[in-house]
Amino acid sequence: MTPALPLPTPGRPGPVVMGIVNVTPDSFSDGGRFASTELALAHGADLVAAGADLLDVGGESTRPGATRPVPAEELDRVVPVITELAAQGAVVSVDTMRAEVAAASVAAGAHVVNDVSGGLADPEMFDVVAQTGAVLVLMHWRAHSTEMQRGTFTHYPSGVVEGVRAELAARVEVALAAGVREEQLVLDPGLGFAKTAEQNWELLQGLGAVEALGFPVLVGASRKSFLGSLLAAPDGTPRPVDRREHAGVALSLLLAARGVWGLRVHDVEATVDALDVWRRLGAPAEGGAR
Ligand code: PMM
Repeated sequence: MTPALPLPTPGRPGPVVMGIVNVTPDSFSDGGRFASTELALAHGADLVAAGADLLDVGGESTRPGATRPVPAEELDRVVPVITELAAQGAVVSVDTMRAEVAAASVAAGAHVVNDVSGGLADPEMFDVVAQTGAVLVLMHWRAHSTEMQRGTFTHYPSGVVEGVRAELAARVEVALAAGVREEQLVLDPGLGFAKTAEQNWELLQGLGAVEALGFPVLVGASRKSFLGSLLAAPDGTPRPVDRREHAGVALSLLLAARGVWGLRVHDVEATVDALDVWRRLGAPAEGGAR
C-alpha cells in the first residue's frame, strides 16, 4: 500500500528519509522562542539540502523521563516552523500526541501526523486525521515517557514481537472505525517506547510480523539508547548519543535492504550517502515496499 503522500521521489528507490527537527527552547539564548524557531528553520533547510524527503517537526521531547509542555507551548514551538518549512516547499510531518496540535499543524501545511502514542494519548486524534486526510504514522506505545520504562509497561506476555503486532493491529482497527482510510496509515514499531534494549533487537529481528499487517513501516532507531548499550565501553558505560551515528547508519541500510518504507533519522547526510551507495550497487528498482 502506498500512503497518500507526495513521496517517494520518482526514480529514487529505497526508503523515505525523515529528518528530525526538534523545536525546543534554547535556554542559553536571549532570543527565547524566536531563536529556537530560527534554529529549527535553519536545521530543517540543512536536512533538506542533505537529502531528507520529509521533515519531522516536534515540540515535545519523548525521551524516557521527559515531562510534557502545555498545549499552548507546543503549538507556539511547532506552528511557526511548520508554516515556514511548508512555504519553502518541504514535505512536513508533525511529531505530536495532541489532536489540537495535529489540526493546527496540518492547517499550517503539514502532510503527515506522527503520533508516537498511536492515538492513545488523545481520543480526538483519529477524528482529526480522518477529517484532514493527513497521513498518520501510528506508532506502538503504551505509556507516557515518565513511566514507559517501568516493568509493567515492558512486560509482553506473548513476547514483544507478538505484543507489538497485536497492539498495533488493534489501533489500526480503532483508526479505521474513526474514518481514517487505509492509505493514510504508516505503522511504526516504536523502538525504545516501553521496550528494553533487548526487546528492541527482538522487535527488529521480528519486524516481518509488523510488515505482515500490510501497511508501510517506518522505523526510528537513530541515536537511541539501545545503540548506546550495544556500543558500551568495557566498563559498561553506554556510548554517548553523539557517537552512535555509524551504528544507526548500518541499521538504516539493513532496514532499507529489507524494504522498510521510511527511516526517521537525525543523521540525514550520512544516511542518504549510505543509501546512495546501496542504490548504486543495485538496490531493487522498485525499492522494496515503496
Ligand atoms: N522516536 C522518538 C520521537 N518520535 N516518532 C516515530 N514515528 N518513531 C520513533 O521511533 C520516534 C518518534 C524519540 O526519539 P528522539 O527523542 O531522538 O526524537
